[in-house]
Amino acid sequence: MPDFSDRLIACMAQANRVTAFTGAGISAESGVPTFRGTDGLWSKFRPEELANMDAFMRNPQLVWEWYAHRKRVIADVQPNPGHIALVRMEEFFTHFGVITQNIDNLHRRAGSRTVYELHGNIERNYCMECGKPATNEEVLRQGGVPRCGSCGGVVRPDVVWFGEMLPEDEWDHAVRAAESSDVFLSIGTSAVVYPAASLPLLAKDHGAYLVEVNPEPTPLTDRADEFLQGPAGVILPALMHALEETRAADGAAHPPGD
Ligand code: BV8
Ligand code: ZN
Repeated sequence: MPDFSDRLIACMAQANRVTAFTGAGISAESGVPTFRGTDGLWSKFRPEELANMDAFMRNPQLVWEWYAHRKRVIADVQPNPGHIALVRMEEFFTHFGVITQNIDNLHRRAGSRTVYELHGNIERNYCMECGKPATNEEVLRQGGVPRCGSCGGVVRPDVVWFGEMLPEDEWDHAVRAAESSDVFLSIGTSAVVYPAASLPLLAKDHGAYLVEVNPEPTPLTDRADEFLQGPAGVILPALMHALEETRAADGAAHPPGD
């Protein structure tokens, strides 16, 4: 059981607004390959090479094979204790939200309600001509480069590719959450993809206590107030347990009406 500093527990116990910022690392223990991790035959491609419009224009078949592969992998996995711990945090704190770079929809499948998806969602697709949505069931049944059922246009996954703008609503919510956080948790991200990677320091510059959860140091580690080194699926449930214990002890020490 990891142990936590008194400062971290005290800071979180009295926090009003807490935000969790997640990357591929929180889904690693569910079996979703990270971007910098190995993913079989797809490891020979850098994500930036496939997740962009030029690549799609050049070879839509290849890019769709990659997304079809990821859709199948993600459909076969389950949220892990790291995702679940963030659902419990949403019940524990007055104001709590998840800002995610992940397109795997595992936070919502775990039960998180306030989720800001910065880079889209692999369970959604749309026609590039008329914008008509297409389900995963439809696009995987078609195979190849799926076509729109109403106009015949090319369908693409509803994710943000490199060189593309982030969805404005989600980004605005994420910036507001970062700027108003008492505690900002940066979980399972290498913090190299922008503008998402600017959020942890934005939160710190606005007074948040910045906590990083990762088995490996990242470019962010030197700026974090706390570095909790280890897998999210172990650290986050333990942290929730410590917070619930503290609240129970406080409750016992100061019964209501005390
Ligand atoms: C844009 C969706 C405006 C698609 C993704 C400023 C400086 C430099 C470059 C730029 C800049 N501004 C913009 C750029 C360009 C670019 C960029 O940042 N490039 C990088 C590579 C340098 N950004 C963009 O293009 C963005 N758009 O800027 O638009 C614009 C428009 C026009 C012209 C100019 C500007 C769009 C970026 C979004 C791209 N889409 N995903 C898809 O998924 O297919 S990004 C994708 O990669 C993910 O969403 C995520 O963001 C990133 C991967 O990072 P992580 O999630 O952190 O994963 P990674 O594998 O790297 O790390 C995993 C970590 O987990 C590791 O640290 C590991 O140690 C840890 N870990 C492992 N196991 C565990 C664990 N942690 C905890 N527990 C465990 N068990
Ligand atoms: Zn269409």
